[in-house]
Amino acid sequence: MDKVITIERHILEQQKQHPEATGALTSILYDIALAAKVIARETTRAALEDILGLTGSMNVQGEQVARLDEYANTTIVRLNQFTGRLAVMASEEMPDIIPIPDEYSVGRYCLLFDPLDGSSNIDYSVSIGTIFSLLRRQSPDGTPGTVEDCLQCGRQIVAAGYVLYGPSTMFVYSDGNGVHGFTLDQTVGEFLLTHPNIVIPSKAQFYSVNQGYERYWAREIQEYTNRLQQMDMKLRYIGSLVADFHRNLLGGGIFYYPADLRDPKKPQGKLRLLYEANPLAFLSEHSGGAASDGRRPILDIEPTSLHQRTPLFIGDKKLVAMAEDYIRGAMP
Ligand code: FDP
Repeated sequence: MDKVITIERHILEQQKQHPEATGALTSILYDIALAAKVIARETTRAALEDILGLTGSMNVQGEQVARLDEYANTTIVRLNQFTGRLAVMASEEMPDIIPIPDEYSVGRYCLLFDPLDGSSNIDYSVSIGTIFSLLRRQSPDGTPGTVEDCLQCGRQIVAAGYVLYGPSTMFVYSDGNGVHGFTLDQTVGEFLLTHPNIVIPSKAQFYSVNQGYERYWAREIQEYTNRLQQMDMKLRYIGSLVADFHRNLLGGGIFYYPADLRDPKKPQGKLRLLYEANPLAFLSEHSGGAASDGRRPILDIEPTSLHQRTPLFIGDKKLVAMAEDYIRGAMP
């Protein structure tokens, strides 16, 4: 039983390594883990609600049943807005920042999140996820958090993680001191440490990209992909960023979503810098991998708007560098 480490115990142990810590970050991570459990419960029920025709319609109390992504968004906001630990939140689901309501006190951290990533997979019972990152506010303590607090460069992230709602629910996070994975034990309702100190394997076996869009890519990306095929890598693409990233993190590989010409409104590809690319880039770097937009590290990008998109190459360090070489025109 001594070997059983709950997420709470683990986060507390990590905190001991920072004597100056107030405990706020520890508590926020635990609050997110709690939200994850609530969302996990709802994702497993979602299919049943579908056959009962509930989602998006009225439930027995005559209330509108929220779609799962709205539900996840509301759950995270409600479980975090009253704690006095956050200055502001921002969500992929909301156009603007989410202020802390006047009746609650404001704290020092900013929580940025994608409540349910891969949501187009929900209807097919395919793995989906939640992604988050935490930043320290830049605006004065005690005042409402601002957009600028959220628009900080990824290098300022103090902790980030994701929750994978798959065959098992997993919580993976880093506070800059290793990347650690926990699996939800449904019977006791606790996340237990199953993957301490995750390091991306040095041999990459997977490449993950939506190859259906190949004709919309620049020639360099097509050539890069050909090269990966010549290296006999396995193509795996779930279409849920968290699930694809998680598999490559544990098994070795690269995920990429390049810029393409498919949608003129999205010349930078599809993925959001603040809610998807930055947190996963933080995890990738802390597990021995890398993350780039093809020209520079994702974490070095200075954000200019809440919902800005970025091309993303993430995972195996050598393969990320190779993608940059192709884009720079440095490959034959
Ligand atoms: P989704 O639209 O289902 O929410 O950014 C969202 C995302 O999924 C990622 O999770 C996923 O990797 C990507 O989009 C899939 O996009 P494509 O369908 O264009 O491949």
